Amino acid sequence: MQVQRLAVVLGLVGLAACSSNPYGPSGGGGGGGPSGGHSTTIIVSNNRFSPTPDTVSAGQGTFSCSNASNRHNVTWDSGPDTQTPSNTMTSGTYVPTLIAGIYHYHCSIHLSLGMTGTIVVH
Ligand SMILES: [Cu+2]
Repeated sequence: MQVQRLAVVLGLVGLAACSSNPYGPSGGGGGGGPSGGHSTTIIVSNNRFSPTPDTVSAGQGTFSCSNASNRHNVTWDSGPDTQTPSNTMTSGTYVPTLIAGIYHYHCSIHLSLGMTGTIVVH
């Protein structure tokens, strides 16, 4: 019984720590400005990812490609784990599961145009 009570108390502490995040657990965007954001959805458009850098909680992140006339992909440069790159696409979504750490990625087609991004996962 004592052990169960302790587990409950620890669980509540964990929840409190998460909810103290001023940006909330599900993001919701920050306008997607060039200075970064806290969105769980990263927009893939011609020659840029937005927002980047992006700061999110661990879990699934979504790359949404819906308004690009060119083909793009998400190719990972570095991160705390090994991620499979996305397909090259003009529309659709790519939903990798991210663990805590810092990921760097790029579009292999437009790397020379500076189409790169960073995700900080906590
Ligand atoms: Cu591209």
